[in-house]
Amino acid sequence: MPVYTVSHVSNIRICVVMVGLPARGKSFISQRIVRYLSWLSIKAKSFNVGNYRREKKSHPNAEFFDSHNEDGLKIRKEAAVEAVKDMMKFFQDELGVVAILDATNSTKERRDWILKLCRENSIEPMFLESWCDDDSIITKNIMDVKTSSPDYLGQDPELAAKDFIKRISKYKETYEPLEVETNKDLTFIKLINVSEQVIINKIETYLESRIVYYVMNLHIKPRSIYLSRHGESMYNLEGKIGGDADLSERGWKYAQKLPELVKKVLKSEEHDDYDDDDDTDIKLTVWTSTLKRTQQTASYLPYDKLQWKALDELDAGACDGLTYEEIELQFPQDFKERDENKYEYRYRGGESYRDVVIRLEPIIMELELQENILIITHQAILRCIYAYFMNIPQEESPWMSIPLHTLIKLEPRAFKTIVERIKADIPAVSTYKEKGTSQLGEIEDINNKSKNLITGAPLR
Ligand SMILES: *[C@@H]1O[C@H](CO)[C@@H](O)[C@H](O)[C@H]1NC(C)=O
Ligand SMILES: CC(=O)N[C@H]1CO[C@H](CO)[C@@H](O)[C@@H]1O
Repeated sequence: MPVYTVSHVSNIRICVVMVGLPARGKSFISQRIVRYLSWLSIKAKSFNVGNYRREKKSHPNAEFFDSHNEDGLKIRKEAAVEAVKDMMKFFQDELGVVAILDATNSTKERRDWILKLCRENSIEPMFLESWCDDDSIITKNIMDVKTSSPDYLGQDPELAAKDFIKRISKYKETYEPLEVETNKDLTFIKLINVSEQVIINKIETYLESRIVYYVMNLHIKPRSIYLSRHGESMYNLEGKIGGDADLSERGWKYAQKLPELVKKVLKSEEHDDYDDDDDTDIKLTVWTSTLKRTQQTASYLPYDKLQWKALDELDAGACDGLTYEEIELQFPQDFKERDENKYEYRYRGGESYRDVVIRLEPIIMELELQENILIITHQAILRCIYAYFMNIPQEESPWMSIPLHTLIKLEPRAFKTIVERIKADIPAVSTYKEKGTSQLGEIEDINNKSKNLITGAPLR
């Protein structure tokens, strides 16, 4: 059984209370945790007190955040109360499992208030402080805020930065960091300089420890993740799924062209980030599955390579080696069930998408920790990895189109991931199957060149 079924955690409700001065990446961390837990099908949501406050006061200057500003204090307190109210609704009405209270909560008094509320409602409070005195990180965050925060919309960026720095100093006046000595009984994690040093106190449940482990792996260095399916395989040509076939002739062409494509995108990267040092070679590691078609696809790439069993294609069990037409004939009930709930459907003796997500978790952790990685793997696996980075709901991810002979570049930024698709311009069959048919091909293919349909194939 998967470790993360909802029933497994349904009796646990956790409120992650963010603590820290402005520009310490609290919202970034909150959103990442929500994305990660949602990907594992754990119901999670972040409640940003700043958003509630903005509804009452949209462009406050630093004075608003002064601890002697009565009006400011009143509005900020109201905003916190409303956020907490919605959070309670999320637990009660939406059966939420993890809520994140994304606020400054910089004083002990405020933390005690939340603590009491949680205890009264049998919610486990877990404090997560982001503490940082690395000026380069803080400056970078300030730049992000002044250009992206709705608080400073339409304002001169220099003035915005100045005001924001002043706002931080207002908070500093009353800020009381979490200390082990005085908070022995609290469940908390304290991240120092992002994750250079991590202090962990009284982590009690399995789910809490997953969250701790996840945030420990986060880093904010710029990097890209490259994804590619293997080149077209002999099974692809025959429309069969699964197996361990060799590449087709066109698949080998893609393998030969891949080094050039990769070099090109790495080059453009160098120009973005390292233009003061043209000799910098971006380090890249290639990950493949243990199946022949991914290794053959990687065979011309001049980088370090690593094989992962966890990157092997979704196991089609009894249907391995069949075409979709054959599956529809031999297992009509299964064929229908899979179309109805592709994420949950588990092949007889094989796997479901949910099973794949669970075996991919260590890959995701390792990816968070690493810098530039190229992953050459299979359609279902790429869909799951892509869904994680792009925050795609699980019921949609199995229906995403990830064509053959295309290199995908993902560039995780603070609040979104930027995608680029680079086509190799080498023809390949379509392995995309629409709901309710055993035919292969994407809608545009079906309309334009229906010939392609005859030779489509394995995706799952
Ligand atoms: C955080 O990083 C800064 C800059 O590198 C360093 O001076 C400081 O000592 C670090 N703080 C801790 C507690 O490690
Ligand atoms: C953003 C936020 O809610 N900050 C609050 C933290 O706690 C202190 C004390 O209760 C409040 O004054 C802040 O407004």
